[in-house]
Amino acid sequence: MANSIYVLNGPNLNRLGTREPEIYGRTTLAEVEAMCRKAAGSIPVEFRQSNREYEIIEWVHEAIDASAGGIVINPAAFTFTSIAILDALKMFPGPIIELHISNIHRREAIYHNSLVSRVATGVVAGFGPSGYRMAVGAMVDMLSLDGK
Ligand code: CA2
Repeated sequence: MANSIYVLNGPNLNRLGTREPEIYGRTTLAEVEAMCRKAAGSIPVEFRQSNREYEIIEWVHEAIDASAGGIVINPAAFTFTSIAILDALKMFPGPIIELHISNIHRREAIYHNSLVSRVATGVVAGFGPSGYRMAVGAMVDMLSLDGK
């Protein structure tokens, strides 16, 4: 749908709020979804999570075919490994916000080299689950200001 926002989440994020609260907080993914919908206001949100790479690629294609306004993506571990997700995102014509709950740059070296950052319009990292609110809010601003 034109001007909808796709919020895509990668592997293990379905477990949010259950483990490692010192890194990822205590907010569940269902609560994150509610937060995103509230931040988007009247803009429809397609909120998805998958542990499978191909499903995330399919959803990026879906966003392209649906002429979605923007994509907010937390690719989780695929951030650092998936050239396939990178290639799919390259085809998306609108803004892309890469999001991480933790600050990946102060973590171990394996979390430092994001492939997705190469195509991201902007990156939100280190603000905990509230980062989703910030990312969707920034996306709303970008879509609202588009063409003005
Ligand atoms: O900080 C983030 O949002 C990450 O994308 C999360 C990924 C990690 O691979 C990235 O480097 C940074 C890991 C997601 C793991 O999800 C969990 C959920 C609940 C409990 C433990 C892990």
